[in-house]
Amino acid sequence: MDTNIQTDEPVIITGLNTGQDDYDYSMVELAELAQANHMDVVERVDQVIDRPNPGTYFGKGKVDEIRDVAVANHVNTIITNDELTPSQLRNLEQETECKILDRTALILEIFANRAQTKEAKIQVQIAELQYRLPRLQTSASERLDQQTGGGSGFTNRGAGETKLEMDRRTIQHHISHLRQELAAIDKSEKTKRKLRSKSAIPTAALVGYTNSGKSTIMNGLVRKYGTAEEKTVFEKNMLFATLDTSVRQLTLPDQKRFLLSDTVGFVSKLPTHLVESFKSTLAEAANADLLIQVIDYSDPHYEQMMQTTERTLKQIGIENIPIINVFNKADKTEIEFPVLEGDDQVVISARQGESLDLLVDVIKKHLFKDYVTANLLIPFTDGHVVSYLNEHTNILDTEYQNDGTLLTVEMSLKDYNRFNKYEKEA
Ligand SMILES: Nc1nc2c(ncn2[C@@H]2O[C@H](COP(=O)(O)OP(=O)(O)OP(=O)(O)O)[C@@H](O)[C@H]2O)c(=O)[nH]1
Ligand SMILES: [Mg+2]
Repeated sequence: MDTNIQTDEPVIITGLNTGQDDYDYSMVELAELAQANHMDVVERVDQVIDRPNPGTYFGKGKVDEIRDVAVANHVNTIITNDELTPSQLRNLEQETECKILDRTALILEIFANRAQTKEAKIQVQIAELQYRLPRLQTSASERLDQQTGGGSGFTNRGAGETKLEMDRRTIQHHISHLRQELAAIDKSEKTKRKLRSKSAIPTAALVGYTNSGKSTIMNGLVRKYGTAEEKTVFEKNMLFATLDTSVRQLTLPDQKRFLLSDTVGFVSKLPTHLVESFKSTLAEAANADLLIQVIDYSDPHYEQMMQTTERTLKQIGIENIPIINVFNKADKTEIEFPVLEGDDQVVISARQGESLDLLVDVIKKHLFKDYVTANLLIPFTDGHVVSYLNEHTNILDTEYQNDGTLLTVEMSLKDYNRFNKYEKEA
């Protein structure tokens, strides 16, 4: 017998098929989202129709059917595949006598449960409040009694104001307060980013669909090339395991260094408010020199997932950054790996060392492509330059001469332009 005290809540998922290409896939994903939210999908109801009913989303007969299925399965919560309008939500709740959770609300719940850091928590809260704002219940009976008495002479702003108006105002205040808090956090993150960009270390950002293996790749590389202080990140077989951005520094055997960031994954129909409020988390990717799109190659829907990722990146305003495609989890397919395809695609398994080596080669080709090798003669009086080069570039050869230190240095174009006054032809 199952002795688990906490059982998953039984739910029905419902969808309106208006002929969209990715309908079936989005329903499969909806079930996965429900599971990620500790729900047990007991039934699925679909309706094929040209366009949603403006009042109840589903047609009348379908609404009755859904209610019957809910009663028969002792279900109190129904999930819809699309975001509903406030009135559709209200009407459908009334007619089915069930709680309706639309796709947006479901994703928001998952995010709220997963958020760990203060920043992520605030971002989710803002998105939740924005979702709730137009959905507050309007009801004439909720009109507040006019507050009388006291006669203190205050202008009574509450006079005649409905409870709804008050709720709206409270929520709006709350949102602007949270935005201020977020701005303060964002400011300190920006300072950190500035410091990093000053250090001239190139950066790469892992992006892609949720559960594609971004954190697994990050950890594989951190274990190989991170310093002792560089901690691994949380990886798990569940949607939205990662909600925050982590940045780690990696040092390759040839002294080339780069920063790698891991961040929140995407899913189709990611709520606009959520994307908006996660912009600051995703700023790490927006400032990267290279994007590494991780794709779960073993998922039959990987092409749609790639489209979603590309669309979401555009939505956040991340464009014109070079991107490499990493077809991951090849060990779960029949496809040979690790394999390099052209300059910017690899087929790998994040669980395998050889694959990670190949990935690093590709990353290097992009991040360090404008690296130059030159001989620099640094006078002894400019010792600080030698220390800088030691720390930030790949010194291939050192020779002490009468007039200074002669170094053969592999470095970024930026560093070369900074130090080429010391250049000495071989
Ligand atoms: N078989 C196989 N499993 C993998 C591979 N890479 C990752 N996984 C598994 O896939 C699951 C998801 O991996 P994560 O690294 O957490 O995925 P993510 O992209 O960070 O996901 P989010 O944080 O939710 O966006 C984990 O159970 C991993 O062990 C792979 O190459 N092969
Ligand atoms: Mg992750």
